[in-house]
Amino acid sequence: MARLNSKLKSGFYMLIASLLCHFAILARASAIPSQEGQGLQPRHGPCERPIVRKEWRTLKKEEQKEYLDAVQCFLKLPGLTPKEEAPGAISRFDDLVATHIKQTFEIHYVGHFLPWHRFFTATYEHSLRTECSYTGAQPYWDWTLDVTPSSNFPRSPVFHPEFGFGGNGPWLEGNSSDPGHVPGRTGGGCVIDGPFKDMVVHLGPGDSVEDNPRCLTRDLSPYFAGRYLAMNQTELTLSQPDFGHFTRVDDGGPSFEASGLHGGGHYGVGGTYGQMGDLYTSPGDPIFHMHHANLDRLWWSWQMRDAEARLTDISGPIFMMDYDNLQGGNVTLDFPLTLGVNAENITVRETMDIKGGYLCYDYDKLY
Ligand SMILES: [Cu+2]
Repeated sequence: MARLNSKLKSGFYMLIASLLCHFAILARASAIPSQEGQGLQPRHGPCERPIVRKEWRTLKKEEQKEYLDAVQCFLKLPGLTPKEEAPGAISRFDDLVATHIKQTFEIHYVGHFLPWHRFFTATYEHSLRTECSYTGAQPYWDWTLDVTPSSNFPRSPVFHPEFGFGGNGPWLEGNSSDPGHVPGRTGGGCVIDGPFKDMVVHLGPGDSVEDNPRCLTRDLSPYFAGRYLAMNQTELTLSQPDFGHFTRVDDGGPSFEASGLHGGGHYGVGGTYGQMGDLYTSPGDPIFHMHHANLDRLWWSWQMRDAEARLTDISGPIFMMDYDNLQGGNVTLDFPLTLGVNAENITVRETMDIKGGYLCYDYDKLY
């Protein structure tokens, strides 16, 4: 946004903020069969042994445990972000949240939204493997399995209190005239069960990078999830003819009614008062990467329906919502992506193929 004049920038800020802001230590069981593979690697090596991402409910109980334990480990490792950049980046987990907060206006509603988030989740997966001895791949959450009927949503295996991420927060009355009021919200308080019930969220709310210790909140909206995460919305997204249309249908617009699958997961879980509904700080809920892995699988599914054309198809604005290119041009394969202290810088090109050499993972199943 550097080249946007400040008036326009604050206009964007107000618009988005008002619409979306509400948006063991390795005590691992010993004999877990390891899934050897490459994941993320130095640039341009051949991807010979991709790790394979699987749907959460298809994992064995010990695999689910291993993943959740690795996240707990990552939450305890000391952060690498310089204190003057983000005083609230206490853990390695927070490092990634801080990176997302700082780039919020540069990585959403832009052409590189999906490439950046592919890079982001692959880096998280890689860190769990290299820093927390996790031996599997990042699991994904196929929400289409949980929203027909939408009343099933809170019973998704992803919200399981032992073999999942825990469930909803208790009902918080709130204010229904709040512009961030998500239709159908049912919670809003601190998550009270599961492995993250005592988790300390440090960063946020919104764009704050100060240390603001508090609980993890969720505010599930089964209605919203049913409306925006069902198979019909998924098919509509997959039927788009080119990347520009595909990513716009997936991203949706900056209002609840205009949500796509991306907003469906964020507001279906985060509602008004949950972590996942905060455009800046949503990676503070570990479910974030389950949702984004599935959005990534969606993109890969779309790419694989016409690999020849779609492995290099990229477009969309450099600047947020600049769909008419009034502030700048469109993103190309050479567009740079950064995750700060979390990874080396790459370009969009390196994210286009999940088995392309830099990335080295696969999915067990495609849409
Ligand atoms: Cu994001």
